[in-house]
Amino acid sequence: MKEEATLVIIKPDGLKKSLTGNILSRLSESKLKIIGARILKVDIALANEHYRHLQKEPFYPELTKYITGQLHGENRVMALVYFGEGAITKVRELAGATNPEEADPVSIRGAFGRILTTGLFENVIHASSSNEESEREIKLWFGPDEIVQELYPVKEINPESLKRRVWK
Ligand code: IDP
Ligand code: MG
Repeated sequence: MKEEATLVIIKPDGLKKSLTGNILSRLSESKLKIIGARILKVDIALANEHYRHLQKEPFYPELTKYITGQLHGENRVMALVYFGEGAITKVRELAGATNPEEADPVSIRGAFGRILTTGLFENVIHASSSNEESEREIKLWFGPDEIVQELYPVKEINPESLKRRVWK
């Protein structure tokens, strides 16, 4: 099997329900390596870009409310990059099916997900589903210096042209 990287996001319900440790334990069964981890707030621009392929779905407005934390009063998520042989398939298996009612009860989504009365699948984690998707998503959620491995080609830019905050 080929070594590859995959993006996992612990969604706001996972944080709200204090499931982070539990989810990380389950994912560690894969024996994959964590090569990046961030806690961040998801704004609408990131939500729209991440889920851009679903914009025509009837559940899309609810989905962006979900990932930006408006359903849970919790706009933090935890984003992780896992790396290793067959990472995408291994993580998808541990995650379980998209619909938590159809997911294997032992999977993360089967154990902790639910369907809201609006119909939205509240399913605790996101996991990339293909190589193409994982590359697009990892580049969206992480910069090259936030991952401890050279996954994709990088370019250097002039730091003087960048305004950013540093500790004072
Ligand atoms: P995935 O997360 O298993 O890859 P996607 O089709 O990429 O599934 O959908 C992204 C997210 O949108 C899902 O994780 C789930 O929260 C929500 N979702 C997907 N399909 C449905 C649906 O048919 N009804 C309600 N919510 C859905
Ligand atoms: Mg998907």
